[in-house]
Amino acid sequence: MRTEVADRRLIPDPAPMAPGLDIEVLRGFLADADAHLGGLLDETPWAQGEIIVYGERRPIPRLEAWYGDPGSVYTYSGRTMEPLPWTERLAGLRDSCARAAGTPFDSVLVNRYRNGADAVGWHSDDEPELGHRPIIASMSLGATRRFRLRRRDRRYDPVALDLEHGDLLVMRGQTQGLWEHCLARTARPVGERVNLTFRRIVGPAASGGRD
Ligand SMILES: O=C(O)CCC(=O)C(=O)O
Repeated sequence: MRTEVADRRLIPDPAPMAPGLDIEVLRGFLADADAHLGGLLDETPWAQGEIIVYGERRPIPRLEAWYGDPGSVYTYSGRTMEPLPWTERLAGLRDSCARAAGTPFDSVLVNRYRNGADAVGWHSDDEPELGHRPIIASMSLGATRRFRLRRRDRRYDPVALDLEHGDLLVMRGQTQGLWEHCLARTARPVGERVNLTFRRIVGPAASGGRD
């Protein structure tokens, strides 16, 4: 499947300047975002995972699917995700994001936020299997939602970005080591959003955490 990306030269948004934050936002990166959103909503075998909080099982507030090369097993919040095989669509999106980020990816976490109550809590994508200074390419489709970043040591001001339909956010360097991020809940009525975070598994699995 051919993946159309914007043919104009993409001007990254001026990235917020903050120590150790190495991010780039390519606005409107994906030219055929509407078709991909519809396709992903229909084709993905969505599942709602659970986490244990104070000994109690709780559903996580979003739906997910994990795709990747054979063996790209990912473990976080005590859950081990076995990869589904790449679809033609996801392989096309992976290759476009890899070209833009300048690095290959072998797996993707697909998140579906059904409404403003679905969210992802503060975490870093710093699981050991992602290796040192991982590069993560995060593609947003659907409703605009606020993505927040804060330094782990709280020594600098947090940063907020509104990620829109078709935007690509690339995080590099020490971003995962020094910063955390979340997708905030909102009381505003918002439509569905799908987010794809492309990653590369470089080492053996271990446990990290997020709610
Ligand atoms: O949906 C988003 O923009 C963030 C997703 C995220 O943080 C993750 O999958 O690790």
